[in-house]
Amino acid sequence: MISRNAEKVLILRGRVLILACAALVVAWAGTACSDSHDPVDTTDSKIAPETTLEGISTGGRYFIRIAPAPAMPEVGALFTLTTEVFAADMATPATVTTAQIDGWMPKHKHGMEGVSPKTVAKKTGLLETQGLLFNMPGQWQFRIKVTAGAHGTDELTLPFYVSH
Ligand SMILES: [Cu+2]
Repeated sequence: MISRNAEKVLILRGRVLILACAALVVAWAGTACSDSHDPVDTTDSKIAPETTLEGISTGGRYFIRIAPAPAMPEVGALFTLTTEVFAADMATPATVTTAQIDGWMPKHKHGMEGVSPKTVAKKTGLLETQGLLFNMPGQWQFRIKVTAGAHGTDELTLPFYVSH
């Protein structure tokens, strides 16, 4: 009896995954289509390109997704970063108790100079960091370190290239 139930659950999960993939394909096809017919000029447009970066924290504790606003911050201009933190199941928002989010330029070994970014929790699993600034173009990293109570502290580094 137990194994049959387990099988049913697996089948259901499979269906959900297939549906999710189909939705992704549709979304992707839509983007490709609009791009080829109507290229978006991001220098003079209110439509920001979608820029999200995500990954599993180094210790495997959290799934983290970040999105800067504007999507492509300009050198010398303050910007905001939204950080979503999920449990390792990649679905359950984590109740973040402490967070440290900053930028780092690995080649030059310096961070974001002259600013003091502040991170606040907007809701469960959703953080907002204000006051970030890229001092110069080049290869940067977002360094994210979070603790969600007893789930522990873990970190993630995501590369972000800033063009001229
Ligand atoms: Cu530098």
